[in-house]
Amino acid sequence: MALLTILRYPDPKLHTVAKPVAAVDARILALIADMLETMYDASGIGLAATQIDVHVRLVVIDTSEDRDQPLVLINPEITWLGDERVKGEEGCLSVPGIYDGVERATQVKVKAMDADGQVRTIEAEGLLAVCIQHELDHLMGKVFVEYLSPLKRNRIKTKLLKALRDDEEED
Ligand code: GNR
Ligand code: NI
Repeated sequence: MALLTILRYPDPKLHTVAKPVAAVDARILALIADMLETMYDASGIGLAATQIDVHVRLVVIDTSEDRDQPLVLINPEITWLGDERVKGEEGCLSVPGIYDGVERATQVKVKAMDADGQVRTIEAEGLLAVCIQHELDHLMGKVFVEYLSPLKRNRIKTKLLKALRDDEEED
């Protein structure tokens, strides 16, 4: 097992569109284990393969209080979005320290394969529904700050580029 490096906005690699996972082989299973370890280590509720610079349709999620209910979504597709929208505060492991409101559907259905190769449809609401939409956006190369105004987005970009420079000076 290994901790993986999470790409940071505005890294252009975050805008790569992921391709389907061709086969759930040993390499993918090892990647899933490393992504779960990385997500738990970073205290995130989700992690998309895009964020660790692997551009396949793979997501891990755990929105449980006790951090003991990992959910693995391979080749996920949203099959249904409810009509109701709610604006909630979002953050992202690729946009550290930034939180802002994003409007999302309150209910979704997602069809995906799990780590055992079983295709299932999951009905989600609340935080899980938000997290699924956030992670599937990553697979399409979309980061939540793209829902904010250009002014806010540019401020975030400048702030994170400065933070990155400061981090580099430390080494
Ligand atoms: O850890 C995370 N928290 C979070 C909070 C509100 C809405 C979405 C998220 S996802 C985020 C982890 C992450 O960046 N996943 O891509
Ligand atoms: Ni994210």
